[in-house]
Amino acid sequence: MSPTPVFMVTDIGHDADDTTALLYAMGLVIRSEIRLLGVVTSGGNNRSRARLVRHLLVTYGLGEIAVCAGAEPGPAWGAQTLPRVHFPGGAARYGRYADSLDPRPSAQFIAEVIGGAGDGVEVWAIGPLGPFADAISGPATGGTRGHLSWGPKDLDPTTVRWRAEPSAEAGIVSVPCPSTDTTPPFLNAVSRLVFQGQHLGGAPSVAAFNVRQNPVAAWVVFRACALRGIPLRLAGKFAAYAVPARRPHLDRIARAVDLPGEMDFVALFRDTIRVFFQNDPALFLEINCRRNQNFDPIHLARFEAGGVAAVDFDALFDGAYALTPLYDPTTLVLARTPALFSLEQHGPGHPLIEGVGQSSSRPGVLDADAVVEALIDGISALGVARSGRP
Ligand SMILES: [Ca+2]
Repeated sequence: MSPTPVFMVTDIGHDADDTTALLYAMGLVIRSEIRLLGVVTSGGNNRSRARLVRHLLVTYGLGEIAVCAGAEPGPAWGAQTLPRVHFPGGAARYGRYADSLDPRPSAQFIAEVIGGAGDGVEVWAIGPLGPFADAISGPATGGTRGHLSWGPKDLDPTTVRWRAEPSAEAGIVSVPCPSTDTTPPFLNAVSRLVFQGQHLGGAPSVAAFNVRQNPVAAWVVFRACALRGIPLRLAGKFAAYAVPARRPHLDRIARAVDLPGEMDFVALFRDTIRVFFQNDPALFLEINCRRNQNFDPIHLARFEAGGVAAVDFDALFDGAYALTPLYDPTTLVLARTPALFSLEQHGPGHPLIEGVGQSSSRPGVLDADAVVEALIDGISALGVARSGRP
């Protein structure tokens, strides 16, 4: 079978999540399972994020894959900008990639790269959709930073309900609304959009991180897909919670990544997991301690007795069971191997939307171990690529 053409949208650079997912996708490229047409970054600070992507591609001999910094989201999109880009090993080593980013505006890059690929292109979006919406509809005008809510029926209207913050006054943001006549030709090449985000009742949830970061952009993209008959496949957080990696898995990933002295992959995971633990210790321990038989309950007991400060995080991380929030990697394994998941299509929602389960009791993951193994298996192609180089 010829490799599946894939275009990626990522907000790489704030934790181990996107990095792991991109490395998995690169492993699929090396195995000729996919053809990575290009990568665009989103979420804000997009040039920095693009340099991270370039670094990883060049490191594994995939420098021919074009990377474009997404247009920065304006306040009219209601978009949040992630404040910080984490450069593993220090920012200095990534400066040299500034000149090798694709010079085109991201809207043009997306339209030309996807449109030029023929057909059957899968878009794998593991970050906010701002640059992709921009390529479909052009920039929004008006509006203020705020909160957007919509449901399945809102895939059809011509305006978006918009509540501005902090005054909570009702208002309308003006978005060039995709219609059957105006959706751009490059969408003809897209066969599916796989998106990291929760769905509720068949509709994408505005509570999902990648939607919440840029809700208008998500609405534009989902509506355009609905108009063009492009199916959406969504993987939310509950699927990721059902696919935790234990410390030995992380060590195997780190060995497969094989970046000695350049990126301490276990440390990157440790930082990511520490942030999750500190942000929401109750949820973290709920997932790890209450649901998993393998977990040493001493951490939960200490937390209940003395709060976060009473928990020895390093022991927690190194213990028998450590949750890794593999949101983006789980999404890409779903894109590649849907048989490992239980996909639902909802009558009340849009018929083109399918996704994994929507609750912790029904996460839609049929075989969590197989998902982790598929991830490590894909990444392991990277080590082969490096060791085979002169
Ligand atoms: Ca992401």
